Amino acid sequence: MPLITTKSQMNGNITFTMVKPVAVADGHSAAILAKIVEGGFKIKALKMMRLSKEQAETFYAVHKERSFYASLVTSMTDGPIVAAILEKENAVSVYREYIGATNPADAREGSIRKLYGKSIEANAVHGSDSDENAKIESSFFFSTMEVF
Ligand code: 3AN
Repeated sequence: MPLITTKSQMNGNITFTMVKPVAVADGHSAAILAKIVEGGFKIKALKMMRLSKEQAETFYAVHKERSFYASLVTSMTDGPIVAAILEKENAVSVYREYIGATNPADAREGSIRKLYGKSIEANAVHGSDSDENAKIESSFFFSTMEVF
């Protein structure tokens, strides 16, 4: 049985996000969460935590052959992150559009990554890239009891 089986998840209306360590350290967590809510996303789960090296490696395993993998894992474990499950119709694609391009330099004006991203690695937030990964990532970070 999947760890989380809320109705909205089964309908593909949830996504998973993380405020990355640099953005948390710079004091942008609250502003980013406010921007998320302003964008019409409902917060279904929320927590602040620090990833272990093993957790960051697992989370970014898809990138393990990439040149930036080790640096990405280090940057994601440098300090606490803020993790959240968000709900909105077509959450995955709508949220990716809302946060802007991976490289903040290319991100849409007014987007979260444009406003708060510092570099392609320290790009303020993560957003799931598919409904399937949204479920996997949500279950990785949250237990059923933590989702509302
Ligand atoms: P997105 O987060 O927009 O889905 P992905 O999945 O291509 O982008 O990359 C995952 C993460 O890896 C990004 N959030 C970013 O922090 C990091 N990353 C991607 N490309 C690079 C790169 N060329 N150099 C350093 N880090 C990168």
